[in-house]
Amino acid sequence: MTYLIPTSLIAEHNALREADLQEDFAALERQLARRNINASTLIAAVTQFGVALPSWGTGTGGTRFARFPGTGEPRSIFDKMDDCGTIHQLTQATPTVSLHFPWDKVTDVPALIEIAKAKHLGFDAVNSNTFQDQSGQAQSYKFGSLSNADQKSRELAVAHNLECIELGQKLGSKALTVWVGDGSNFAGQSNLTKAFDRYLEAMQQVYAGLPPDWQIFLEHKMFEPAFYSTVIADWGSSFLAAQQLGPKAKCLVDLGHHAPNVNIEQIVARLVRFEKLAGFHFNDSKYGDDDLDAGSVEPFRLFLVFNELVDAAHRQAKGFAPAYMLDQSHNVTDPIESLMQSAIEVQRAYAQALLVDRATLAAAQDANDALGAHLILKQAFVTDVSPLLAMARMRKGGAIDPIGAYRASGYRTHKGAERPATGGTSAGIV
Ligand SMILES: [Mn+2]
Repeated sequence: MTYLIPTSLIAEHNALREADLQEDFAALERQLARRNINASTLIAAVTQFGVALPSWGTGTGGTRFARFPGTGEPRSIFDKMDDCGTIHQLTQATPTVSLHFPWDKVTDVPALIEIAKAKHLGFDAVNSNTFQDQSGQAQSYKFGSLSNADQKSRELAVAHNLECIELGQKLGSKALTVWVGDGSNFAGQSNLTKAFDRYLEAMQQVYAGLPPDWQIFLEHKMFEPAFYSTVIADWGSSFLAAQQLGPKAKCLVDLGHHAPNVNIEQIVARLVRFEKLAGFHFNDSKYGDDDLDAGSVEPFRLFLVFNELVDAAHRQAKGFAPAYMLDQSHNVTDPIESLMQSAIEVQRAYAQALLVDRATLAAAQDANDALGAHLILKQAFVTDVSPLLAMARMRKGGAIDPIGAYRASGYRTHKGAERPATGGTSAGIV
């Protein structure tokens, strides 16, 4: 029997906290009313907001040095769905799951759809994997996949991406996210022009296989596993490829995949302007692609990204419909706790961005009032919207304090008993 957190436990946990929440919320509501902001409208917007969970994020991550497995880790996509369901049950902020193939490939697709329905979860974009070889694979991706100099490797990578679309269609997904680790480790190892051409040619074949209502998301990353050159290293290469492929190809922004100190919010603004913003992989970083929890290091940057997104929605930017997903590696925390906290942080940045007085900001910008404009953003950023987020969660049946309720339930201990360790010690992400 699989342990699930009983609704009664959440209700009891909330009952002990509701009076305090009502008091804090009333104070926030009055403060916002003085700023001509309606708290109910904000709650409605926050309630509608959701961020997708990466199926692989429910397992403990790792670095290229080691992985320290946690207790009761999910062993299959069905276990992962249980964990994702629990995260959504408590936060009410993660209504979809993003699958990664072949990791999440199952023969019993109807069973997977059934479990998703039971947990009120849908399926977001599916992800292909051509950055590692599977056992018994005919051709290797050691020297690249879609851009490999060997045509047979390229063909295998194209076929895999087409299969991902097929699998995604069965689940109701509407997009394929493609990230390739292709690149080189030595100056001279790869012809930079030819490698990009080969990538484009292969991607055209994948693009041709997209159903009419599907999109393809191109995810760029500056470095790793290739450390000298990467084929889709930056948003410029991603944009050029997306432009070449066609309107169904867009650029996905993973917050950790840029050069240090890059102005990510400006990249977002550019992509929105040219209808090429696919969506996000949220996480945080300090040095590189650290895959730290969203909002844990630079919450102001996350807010500034959302400021651009809310601005785009506010002016009804053409073709603006970004997909939101978390993509992080949980090395020292319980992944469920990290994913809940990160979903809340993303939701927080969104709520804060909604507080920005757009008309006053535009007036300050037009009047070249640099500090005045900045203070409008700062006022929104420093507003503690926690009671608002908690109220939105509680009204939807979630927990006022998701991590507190999760810990009180003993969910992880239950899973430790249900899911005995397999003894696997493979390095890297799961
Ligand atoms: Mn990513």
